[in-house]
Amino acid sequence: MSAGGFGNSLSDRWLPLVPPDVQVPAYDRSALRIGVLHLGVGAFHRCHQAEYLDDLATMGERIGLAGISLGGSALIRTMAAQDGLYSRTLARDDESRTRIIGVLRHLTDHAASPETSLSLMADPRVGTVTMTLTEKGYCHIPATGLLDENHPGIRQDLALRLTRTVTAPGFLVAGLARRRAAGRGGLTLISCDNIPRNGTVLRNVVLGVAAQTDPAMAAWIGDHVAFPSTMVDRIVPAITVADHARIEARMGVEDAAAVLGEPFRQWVIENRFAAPRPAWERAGVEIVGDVAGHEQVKLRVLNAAHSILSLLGALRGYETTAEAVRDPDLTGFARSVLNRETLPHLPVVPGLDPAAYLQTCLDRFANRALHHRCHQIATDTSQKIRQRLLDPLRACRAAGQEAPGLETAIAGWIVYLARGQAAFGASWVIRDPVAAEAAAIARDTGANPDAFARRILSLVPVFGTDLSRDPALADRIARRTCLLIEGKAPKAVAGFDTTP
Ligand code: CS2
Repeated sequence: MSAGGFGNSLSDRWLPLVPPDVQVPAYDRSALRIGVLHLGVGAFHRCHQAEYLDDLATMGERIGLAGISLGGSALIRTMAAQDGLYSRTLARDDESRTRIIGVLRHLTDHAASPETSLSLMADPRVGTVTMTLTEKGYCHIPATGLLDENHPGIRQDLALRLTRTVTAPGFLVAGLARRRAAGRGGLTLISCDNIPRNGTVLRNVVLGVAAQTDPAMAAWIGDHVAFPSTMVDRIVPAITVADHARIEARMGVEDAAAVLGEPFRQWVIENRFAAPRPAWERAGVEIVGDVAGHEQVKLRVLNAAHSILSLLGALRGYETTAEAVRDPDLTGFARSVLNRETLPHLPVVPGLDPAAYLQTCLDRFANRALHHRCHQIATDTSQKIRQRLLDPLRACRAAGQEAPGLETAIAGWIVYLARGQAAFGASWVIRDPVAAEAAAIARDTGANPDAFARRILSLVPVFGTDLSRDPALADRIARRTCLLIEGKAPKAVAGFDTTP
């Protein structure tokens, strides 16, 4: 997509013509050598991990990036035509600044040229593969973190013995097999998705696929591949047509891969590497012994608040989180739930005050320059809810504490799912791996919110065996679902004590 219609596209040739208020790479792009591969060159990657590498290139490190798309993306071809260049704009309310990122030196579409991406996996200069696949790209069972062996893509990859892969775990095992056959050394695979213990989940799915194809390969991976867990943070909504047009007008050139995000960024990586890597610390990345605390705080506070505000915000008719966070009932509710039910059970992270962190997150959401649609955040909630709402609920249960707020938020998701069904008025389309199941449930139960809620709560891959088989919990969440769906959303939310 391009909004401007200038007729010329961003490319190396165009760089000397850049207006002075747009920052350009201050290094020789042709001197960069591919040292990092990235799977899934989406907006978040272009605005986060690629920017860190661009900082390092500016400091004189000569590490370039190769981007691989697994799913056949038109954007990859467009970006290749742009010589891998794209603009990254950081914005807060009315202020914004644009910089052109130059570290992407190679782009390839695995579906179109599998040989190229597999050879990159075996390239001795490559020591790190980072990835942003979204939660569902790991093909795992959210409740257990293990490979979903019934996943259609995994079944296909295994049936074809990884000769032509369609999933990330399948591709990684095929690439690692290539590396092993070429007699190359180890590799570090870094998940940059919002999944708890994302390194462990990645390891589970990679080893799960390897064990089913070749046990010797699984043993080699165990010895040669590291899977550090990470915490990544920057809000990068899908760019709007208006923002895209403004950025292109600022540059005077078309840029099909422009991204826009907030100024804040953070990246914490577990100190576990199997090969040489970029000196990310120089660009502010924290390399720590144990990332679990950082990750839990981020997923259970920032991402949970995001989900609460966007699910309930969508029910109240808000378009974006910046609108939802300005509703005192909703923000009061989110603040109260997190302060009372989530924060008391968070691990201690030295130097981090959870209450202050929550406030910072709410301030970040209020950024008027970000048009982060509630429906975008609500997408794939079945894959997100465990780390954001269910694990905090489990922590309350373990401590013998009631969790009416978290239960209301979970009911909020069920109502969000219901409102996508014909029986409940089909207000919007549900985009989620459980969409077909939710539709089938709604066809069975009709416009009966109590029955719909109970059937959704019985989905074991989402709720686990513990929560999905707790009748008292089902009674409470079904009751809250009915209140919310009867249009009592404002009362049900505002009626929840909002004192922090
Ligand atoms: C959001 C995240 O879409 C979502 O689920 O909660 O993408 C969020 O913006 C990032 O994790 C912020 O780091």
